[in-house]
Amino acid sequence: MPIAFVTGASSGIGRATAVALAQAGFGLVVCGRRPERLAELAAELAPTPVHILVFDVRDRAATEAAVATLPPAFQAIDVLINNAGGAHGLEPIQHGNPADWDAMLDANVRGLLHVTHALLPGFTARKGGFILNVSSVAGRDAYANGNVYCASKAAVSMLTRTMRLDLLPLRIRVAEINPGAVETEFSEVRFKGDKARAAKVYDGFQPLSPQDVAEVIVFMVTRPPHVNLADVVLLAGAQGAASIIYRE
Ligand code: 8X3
Repeated sequence: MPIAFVTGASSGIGRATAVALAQAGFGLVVCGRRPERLAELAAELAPTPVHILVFDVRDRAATEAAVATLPPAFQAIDVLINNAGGAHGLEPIQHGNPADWDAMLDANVRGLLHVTHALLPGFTARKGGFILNVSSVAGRDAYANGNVYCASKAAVSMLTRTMRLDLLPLRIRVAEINPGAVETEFSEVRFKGDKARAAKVYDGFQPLSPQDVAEVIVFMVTRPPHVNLADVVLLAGAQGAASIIYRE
């Protein structure tokens, strides 16, 4: 049974991707910071074999230590879904909060590197595997007040493209998906728990669901080895670009 390792699996796109991968026949390593949520997910996925790893991707030592505890049945990772991350704040740069900037760069960029670094020895030894990075349309389309979040996702996209080149001789495929508006805890986290402001983001149109994104991710990582669907932009039907949304 192929094994997929999903970060940020306690909610949103990560959780939906874990469910969809289980349905597609993968065993799973589900990672996150919230053990109760991960336990609930594992119970929902039964009888799929699931191993839970609780750690924060921002912490490199904790990431390496968590990966080192994987039991033998979950050590040969075939697919890594670098999904953990998020946005904090939506303010003009002159009013930005440097702690929010750190949080975004630490999780979205450094966190992705920490997890990738921890898993690469296994991929390298087995000469194969698939790394899928969850980036964002925010990495391509500048929008007002997006500043550091947009920059962090642009970094994810550039890392994806450069990693693909570096890992080519090892036959490790690397790809990215760039979702647009997906209704998850994303906006609630961005607006620090302000549910009303978060709900407004998805007002007047049908956003993508986490399942919509998960379906495409499963399609990408289950192509045969001679195929790499390397770069996908997945918008809501009512969305023309990151900040251009037709609302009724
Ligand atoms: C989330 C999409 O456009 O709200 O990554 O930044 S957007």
